[in-house]
Amino acid sequence: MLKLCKGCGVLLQDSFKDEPGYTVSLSMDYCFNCFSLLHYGKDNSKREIINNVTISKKSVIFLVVNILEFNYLLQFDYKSVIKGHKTILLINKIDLLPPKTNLDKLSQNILNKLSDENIIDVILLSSLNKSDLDNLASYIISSNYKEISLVGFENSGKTTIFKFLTSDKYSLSINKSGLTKNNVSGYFDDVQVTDTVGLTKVNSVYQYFNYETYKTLIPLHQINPKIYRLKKDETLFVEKLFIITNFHETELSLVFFTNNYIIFHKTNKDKITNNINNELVKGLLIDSTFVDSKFYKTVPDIKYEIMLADVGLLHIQSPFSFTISHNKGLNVQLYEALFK
Ligand SMILES: Nc1nc2c(ncn2[C@@H]2O[C@H](COP(=O)(O)OP(=O)(O)O)[C@@H](O)[C@H]2O)c(=O)[nH]1
Ligand SMILES: [Mg+2]
Repeated sequence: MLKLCKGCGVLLQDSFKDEPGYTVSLSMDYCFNCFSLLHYGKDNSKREIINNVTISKKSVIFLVVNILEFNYLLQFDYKSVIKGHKTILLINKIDLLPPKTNLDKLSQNILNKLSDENIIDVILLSSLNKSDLDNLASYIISSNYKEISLVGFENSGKTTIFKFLTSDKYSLSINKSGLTKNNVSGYFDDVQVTDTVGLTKVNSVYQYFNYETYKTLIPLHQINPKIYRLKKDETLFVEKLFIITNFHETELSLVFFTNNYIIFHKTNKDKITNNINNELVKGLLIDSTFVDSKFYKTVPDIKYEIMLADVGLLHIQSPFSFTISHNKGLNVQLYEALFK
């Protein structure tokens, strides 16, 4: 009898310990990996790269995106994923934003940046907020859709929404990337809802660090922005991941939207080598010869947002010129800021 793991959707098997879906007994609901993730917070699975997902032809897509990753979505080839499907964009995790964020302005900025005729609506929500989920449920009912698919990057909140809609008790919604391995379907009223496999974010912290490490780096709760000012030749370490140095006479003002436990350390640029060696000992920087350095210089009067991989965002008011060094391959990008 074929049986799927209720946590990740992979086929259960009791023969090969090191292969996906292994369980001691086929009477179990979960594979060994989901079981240890659920009960001990430990993960041993391999990360697979997923660029596309199977979506039934008739399905309306609910494209779920973490608000902190919206700019990243735009540079990803999402258009080929939603092609031919009526799509509603769910901007999730808005509870991460500081309470003062102007959500109307934010929605407007999002709408201005979208250009795809398949996207018919944009909804901002937090899937940890019951009333946002209730509103989403009413929206789905009133739309008369028969089949919907939750699609989006790993860790964007698809399974959390799926579990709410279908009252599924088994699927795992954990801050673990690439957890859902096969599409899982259920019913909400008479609407068929499918939770799809998460699209892989390339060059993310999920790729470089194990679950125990990256779960301490990504934002989980409301962010308290942190402000740091750097004088000329001053350097700021963000955890052991990003090294920002101001080369300009003008003081640089940096506003970080990261999780509240991220460690910042300010020093002088002459001490960087020392620090890098120290950090190497602790093992988070991959290798000093694998450090990418990029110089940023921009036009005046624009507020910029720098995506520090999955660790969060950095807001900077230009003009400025500074460098960011980080592990080669971590995704660091400059965009115009989405919110203030
Ligand atoms: N702060 C916050 N966390 C969320 C929200 N939605 C989901 N999460 C968390 O994000 C992580 C990934 O959620 P999950 O539903 O498994 O994402 P999936 O990989 O897209 O299926 C879990 O730790 C969830 O609790 C949200 O709206 N706000
Ligand atoms: Mg999932």
